[in-house]
Amino acid sequence: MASTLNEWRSQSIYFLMTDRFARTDGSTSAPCDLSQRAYCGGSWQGIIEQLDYIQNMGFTAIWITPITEQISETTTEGTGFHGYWQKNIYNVDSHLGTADDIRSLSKALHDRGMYFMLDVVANHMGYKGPGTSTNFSSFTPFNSASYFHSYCQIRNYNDQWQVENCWLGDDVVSLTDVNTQSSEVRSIWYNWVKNVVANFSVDGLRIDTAKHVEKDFWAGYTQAAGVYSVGEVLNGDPLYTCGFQGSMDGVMNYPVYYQLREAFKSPSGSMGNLYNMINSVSSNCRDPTLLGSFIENHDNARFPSYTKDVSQAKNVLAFVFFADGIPIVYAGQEQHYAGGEDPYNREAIWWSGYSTQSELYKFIATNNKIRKLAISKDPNYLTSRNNPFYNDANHIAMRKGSGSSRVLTLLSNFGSNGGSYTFDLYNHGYSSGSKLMELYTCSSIQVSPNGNIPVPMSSGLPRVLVPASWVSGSGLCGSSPTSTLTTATSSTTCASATALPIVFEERVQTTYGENIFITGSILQLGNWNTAKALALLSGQYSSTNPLWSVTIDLPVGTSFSYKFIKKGQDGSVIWESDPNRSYKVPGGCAGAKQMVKASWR
Ligand SMILES: [Ca+2]
Repeated sequence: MASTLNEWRSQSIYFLMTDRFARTDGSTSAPCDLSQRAYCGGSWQGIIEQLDYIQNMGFTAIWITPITEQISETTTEGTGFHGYWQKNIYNVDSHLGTADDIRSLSKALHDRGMYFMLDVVANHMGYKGPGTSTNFSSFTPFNSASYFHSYCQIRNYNDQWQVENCWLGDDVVSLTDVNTQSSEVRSIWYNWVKNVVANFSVDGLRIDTAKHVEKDFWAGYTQAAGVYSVGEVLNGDPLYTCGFQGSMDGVMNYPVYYQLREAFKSPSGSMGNLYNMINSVSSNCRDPTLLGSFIENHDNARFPSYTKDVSQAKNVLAFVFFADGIPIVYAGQEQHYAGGEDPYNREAIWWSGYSTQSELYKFIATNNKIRKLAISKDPNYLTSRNNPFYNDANHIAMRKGSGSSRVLTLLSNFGSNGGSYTFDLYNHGYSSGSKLMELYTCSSIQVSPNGNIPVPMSSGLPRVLVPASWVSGSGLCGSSPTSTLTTATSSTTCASATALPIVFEERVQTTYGENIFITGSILQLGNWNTAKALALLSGQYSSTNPLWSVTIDLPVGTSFSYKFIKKGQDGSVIWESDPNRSYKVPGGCAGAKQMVKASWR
């Protein structure tokens, strides 16, 4: 199956751990003691039997854990059931089935029009015992020390040399670090990945421990694979993480993940940090629409381990689907599983009985329908940048799409105890009189003469709005689904802006005589010359809300870095701490104010 980048953009991925998803015998009661980290009996054949469960939730692709043969031993840290302790890269893990089973799975997916994403590990092998006592002859094909980096443990994760050349793991299981700079090793890995993609008709790769291998290795590796690749770069700094996009097509959006989790785990989470991080990723990553968008996976505690509130779970899911990137849902999310850190986030999915009636199963199915609708109605939906345009202490509003066909997402972190109220949404890009539909509640809403959208909120639940005209034939809100969704026209209800008013708001305590300025990398902000910085105004300043703000018109597409500075009466300058902030002026309707909210750091 061909898989261009644009085809991958439109996918929706269900990620599962093969050993924990479904057993060949179809059991829904087989035990699985998570603390033991043992094999629990899931198999590739088992997945085939449950593809209806996945596809009926609206997913178009699955990502499965690695297929290679693992260390055979049981250790005090368990077994290689997860697939990240490989021993022989040319064999498949017989606990999970046979190579033919994988081909059958791939074919079953393709027969349904679904994509097959495979998890691959090139950074390391696995060995039971300390790195200093490794028996290299146990590995195939890397059967001598010369294929590996000399042993050292990563002690400083800020030292990229150590991150790439030292070893992960510990004295129970060491993760023998492959010498990926060696041309012989590169040739072996590049041939391997090319053959695996061909043998199993793989459509895409999830690249494990990507930050632990030098980028130019990945450039050759992904080229040899010839399919979409998304790397695990486990780091919340967009400057670092986005740097891997280019040697691979995308990375998991960890920078947004951390802020999303923090924003919604309680009503006191920071929406401002999430708002800023969306913009920061958008300006630092070469293409945020190719990132993996997620809130759960097998390496991080599940979201419900922070809060069991279902409204909060729905908000973060809505975010995953309607922000930039390819949505990825981790098996068990649809059953509101609440496991904490590894190994407790690796529950057996069969315990749920594969219920299709659970609240989040149905909610995820709705989200997949809405996203497919947006893709079918707006040819630019997938490549347009998600634009957060409002936040306050408990809300964030985002819009994604082009012209008159924006999908508006309004989220709140009040949780289920949140009250019922009407939220007036401004600066959304729709003109007065436009008819919209809120798709979770199926409420018709018209943009008022004042320009606001009165959105009915309740119980901390998310809201998603699209043009009302889209709904007919979508299968949403009581309409019957049709297979011939019409494509969008290019008509717009607003004039596209060439420049937009950007409102910078900075919350910062100042003493009498101190003033706040903004300076940055463009002429309008003084090109970093503090004497030419732009002054903010303190008209809205109060002791409880120390707000400084300024509005400046900037051309659409302008990309720049900036900082706020504090100037004292004596002319002294205090800079905010690093790193620089960054912003790119989005497209939008003429006159639509863009809010950039920040706090002094
Ligand atoms: Ca390495």
